[in-house]
Amino acid sequence: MLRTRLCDLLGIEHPIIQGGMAWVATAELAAAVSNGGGLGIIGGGHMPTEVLRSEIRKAKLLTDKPFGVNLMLLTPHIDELIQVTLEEGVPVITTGAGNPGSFINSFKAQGTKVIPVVPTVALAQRMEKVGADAVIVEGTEAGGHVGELTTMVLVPQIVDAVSVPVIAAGGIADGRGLVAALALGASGVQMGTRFICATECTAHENYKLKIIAAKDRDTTVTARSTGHPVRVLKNKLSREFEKLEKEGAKIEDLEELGIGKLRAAVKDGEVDFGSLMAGQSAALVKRIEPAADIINEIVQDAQASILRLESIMRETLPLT
Ligand code: TUI
Repeated sequence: MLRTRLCDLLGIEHPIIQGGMAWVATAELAAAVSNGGGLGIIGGGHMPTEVLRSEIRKAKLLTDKPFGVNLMLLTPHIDELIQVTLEEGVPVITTGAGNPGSFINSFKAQGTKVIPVVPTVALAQRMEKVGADAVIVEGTEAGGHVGELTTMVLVPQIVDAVSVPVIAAGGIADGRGLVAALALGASGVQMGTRFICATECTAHENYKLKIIAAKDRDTTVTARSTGHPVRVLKNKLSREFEKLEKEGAKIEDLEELGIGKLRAAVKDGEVDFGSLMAGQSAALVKRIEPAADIINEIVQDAQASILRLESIMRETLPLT
């Protein structure tokens, strides 16, 4: 067992939450992660409002454990997605790509835990002040929309700056990563890329196989010049972005090139001209397996990793 105060806050068995990935994180994946003892999250992304409502209802049928919804704040109809999430009532929301300050209280008033992603120390402190129950500290190793700083440097700074539980994300895909995050002072981890390769994840198999084939240098960050940098697996689309950015393309043209490309990758398995959002940890993902097995393996590996550290301690102590 690896219980932390995050487990008590969320009513979960293991301190592992699943990233709220747009298109990828459907009710099926979220319920499988929650049933496996972690916290599953439905990726609200750009979902039409009524689709989000039906995904929340589906998750409630598939699990009686706590689960969450991720609200991606760059979505044009975000106010409607907030409304539907409030109406349906979910145990947890996470937020990404913006500041959820204006609606934290509406969720807290109905007992929903609110956990924003924070890419800086200042935003973490602001979020704690306005009532966030925990924060997700996502380093630039993560997939999708990323900040500048690495998990390794950002997590301990935010652990020092706030008193709510900190969840580390970005670059974590196995038990060693979980132990490293705990060593940095985090109370748990969020993983996206590893859970794309869960059996229950409805993403196209081509996408999963590209993640499994990925090696250390196979991700890149595109669209930096738009102000919304996105980490993806390198492919023909990422090279097209790179070429256009080098030529000084207009932001509108780059944004235009991105439209519909995540859907194409996730739903149609378009691996050449789709947006294969994935973190640097793709190189650590080895197989497709059920979400519960992913969680159990990570917890067991984390325990083995802690035992290894303990044995280093025992060998080292007599010398000090
Ligand atoms: O949101 C994510 N990852 C995402 S969102 C996404 S969909 C998308 N597609 C195209 C362009 C942009 C997004 C794919 N992956 N992760 C959480 C995250 N949040 N990373 C960074 C942030 C963040 C950035 C700024 C959170 C807060 C923030 O605040 C700025 C402010 O308003 O103070």
